[in-house]
Amino acid sequence: MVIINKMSSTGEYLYDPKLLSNLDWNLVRPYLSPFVTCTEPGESWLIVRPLQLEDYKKGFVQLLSQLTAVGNITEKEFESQYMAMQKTGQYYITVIEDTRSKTIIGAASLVTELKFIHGCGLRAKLEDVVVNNTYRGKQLGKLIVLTVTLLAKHVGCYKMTLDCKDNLIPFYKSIGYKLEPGNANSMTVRYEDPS
Ligand code: 16G
Repeated sequence: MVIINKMSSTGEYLYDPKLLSNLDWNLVRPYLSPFVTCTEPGESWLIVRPLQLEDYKKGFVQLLSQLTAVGNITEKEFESQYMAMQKTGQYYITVIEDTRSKTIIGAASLVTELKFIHGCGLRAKLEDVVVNNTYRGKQLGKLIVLTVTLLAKHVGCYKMTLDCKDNLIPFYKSIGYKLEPGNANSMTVRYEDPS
């Protein structure tokens, strides 16, 4: 009997790491100086890859707390949320690791959403972008955001959108995101916050 392992394509990663080898970096070349890519990130001790379960121990949650409230997430809770995300196949959480210290120093999430509109299209959202603020000047913010932006195109999304603080608008504009005229509002209603 053949047992099909649902995780065989992703293995120890949240999503298939091979996807990151097939992105068209020429599309974003003008935004990067010097030119870097997710496979050649500019320093031999940096790697860009999909999230792994081990990243709990490598400070992924602490890194997220530089972005917003995270709360006290146990390793068990992290694992169960990771498995739930992996099961949907819609989450492409991507990280930068400093392999010298085995620490996660950057992260960004591509979340995909199935639609009926746009010919049963797939829409992308950019979420939870954070880079450790002690690693300035290495274009790591651009690198991690452009990685998931190209990945969204590669997996077939028709657009990618984001919400951000006003002071980050120039950053996102500098890498190709636009405030579309008449269509640049983000609105919020908040509920009880478990953190
Ligand atoms: C920013 C993030 C969003 C994150 C939110 C957290 C990007 C592009 N945007 O808007 O993904 O979820 O901050 O803020 O990274 P909150 O805790 O107020 O929801």
